[in-house]
Amino acid sequence: MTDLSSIQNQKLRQWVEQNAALCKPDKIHWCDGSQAEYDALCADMVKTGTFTKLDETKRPNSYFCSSDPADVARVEDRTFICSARKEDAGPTNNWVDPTEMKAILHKLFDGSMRGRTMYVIPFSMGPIGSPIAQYGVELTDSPYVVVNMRIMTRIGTPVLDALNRGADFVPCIHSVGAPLAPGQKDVPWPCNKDNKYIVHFPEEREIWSFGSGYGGNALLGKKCFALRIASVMARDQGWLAEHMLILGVESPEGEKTYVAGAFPSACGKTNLAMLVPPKALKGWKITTVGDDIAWLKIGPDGTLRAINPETGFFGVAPGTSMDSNPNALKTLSRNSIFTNVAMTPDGDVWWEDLTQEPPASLIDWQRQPWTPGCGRKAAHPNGRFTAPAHQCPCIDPEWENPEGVPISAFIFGARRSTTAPLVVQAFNWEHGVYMAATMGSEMTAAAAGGAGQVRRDPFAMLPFIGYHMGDYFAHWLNIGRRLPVTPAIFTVNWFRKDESGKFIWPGFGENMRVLQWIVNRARNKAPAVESPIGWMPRYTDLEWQGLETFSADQFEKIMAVDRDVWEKELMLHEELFLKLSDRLPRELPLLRELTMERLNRIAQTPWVPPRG
Ligand code: SAT
Ligand code: MN
Repeated sequence: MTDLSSIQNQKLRQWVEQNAALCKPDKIHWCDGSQAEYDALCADMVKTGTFTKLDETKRPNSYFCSSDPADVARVEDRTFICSARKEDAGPTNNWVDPTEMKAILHKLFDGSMRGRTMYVIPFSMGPIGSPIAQYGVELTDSPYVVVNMRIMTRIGTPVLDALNRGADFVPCIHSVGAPLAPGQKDVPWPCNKDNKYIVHFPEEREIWSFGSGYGGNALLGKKCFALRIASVMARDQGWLAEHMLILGVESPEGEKTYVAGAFPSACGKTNLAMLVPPKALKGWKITTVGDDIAWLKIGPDGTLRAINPETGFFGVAPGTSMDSNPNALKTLSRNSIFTNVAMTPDGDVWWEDLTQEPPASLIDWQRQPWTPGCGRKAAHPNGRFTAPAHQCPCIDPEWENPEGVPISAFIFGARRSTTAPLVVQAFNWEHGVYMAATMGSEMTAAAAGGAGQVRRDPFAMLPFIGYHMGDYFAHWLNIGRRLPVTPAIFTVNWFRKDESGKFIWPGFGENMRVLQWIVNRARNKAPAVESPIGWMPRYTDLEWQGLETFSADQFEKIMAVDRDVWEKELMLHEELFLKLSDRLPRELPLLRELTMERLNRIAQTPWVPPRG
């Protein structure tokens, strides 16, 4: 058992001491990250009613967990970037003066862990010792957080050893904000219903999270560190911290191309990262490096190298099925945690679309009896699985390479039922930055605020950039200038609908056809035509073997660029640019004007790729 006196890292020792004095937990537990520790914490949570153990033969070593209904997703309106100056947080972040915020937090955290254990979790985002990795330490009063962190990151003794040898770390402090009075009985999902604060101090590189036990609010290595704080470190140090999946595409000739892709939360990133190509595309294979976050650095050879800083998948469960993502289902067949899904009477899990026919009865995500047709969803739409990445059948052999994998292309995808074509390639790096900067997406359940509305979500990073968004765009432009060869940049949209409201594109495995064109373009091996908004494939430039039913007419529908629709779209780009005008790189409004001119000059609208 570690105790404070054995900690040689001064900063760590003092910080733990100070915060233990502030939060006043009953005990301090230094996490070693072992399987025994994990099992013991899970067994404790079964006792307290937080966890229900699933059937050992159906779902070995796995648990069901149901959160407080007031704590089911990230809380963007309670998320703050407290830079010293307001203008450095920019207009897209909530800001409070750091001194003022520290005072608020000190009040909230004072005694916040009474009656609980404070866990100290040393963790590494990225392979320990990788030139791209970073260390953090999370203090938390939630054992749920500890076991999830053990799946999602590298935690425990090896990291503590590195810290004791002098490595620096990002301090992350988390409390569910529900102290227990002596003798007070705990609830299965402690949280603070009235007061939630997810706070980042970018200059000090510190994270304070209060009141929520759920996902990105509480697993502080993920969005808080790996995106919001890391984006600031990346700006200062010349690298990139992005909300991106990383996948490998292997051609029938055995050529491997790595692609990174940014999509807003719950837009099918996990499905794309684990895509199973259609059988008709013989010899094409997809491997997974990561499904949510990419850290990228320019390597010694001038290529852009990417690591997945995580070791697990915290994926949206509803919609995941043998049809939509067999690799994910196999990944979570064991050693997994299920939060806010439904439970079957025989001790397994279920969620909408897992099977075509729902079971005759279930325990729903709020532990209430559920039957088909009762009018409620069995699983919460943001219900999640936490599953170890190494269990993924298509995990890439290089996924833990400390040097990262070389990225040849970026994909930016949004959820748009209109406007955005199936696939477009940027004319060059700057134009790609423009396309990513002006992404808009229909909202999903992961962001509190309501599904359906379109919001600008530049680089799928709107809730995750830890500084001024205009500076972030400038940083991307600068990275391009430093790269001897820039990766090709693409936008995709799997979600376009026809006049009757039906998806035009079959999606899922068929997205391989688009990926195929993308990697061939990145290797200068595929033809394209110039559209007013970028390079596009013609119908005949994609492989249709096995999907002959998708006609050239349908292709036209999903690729069409309508001048009126796009002029409206460009107005929205201008709205965003006006908002960011104090720090907006000049290139971006110029590229917008150029696009406007191109649209003005098309001979007929809608523009469609020429046939043949
Ligand atoms: O809850 S998380 O932030 O980890 C998941 C997501 O919103 O993408
Ligand atoms: Mn995400």
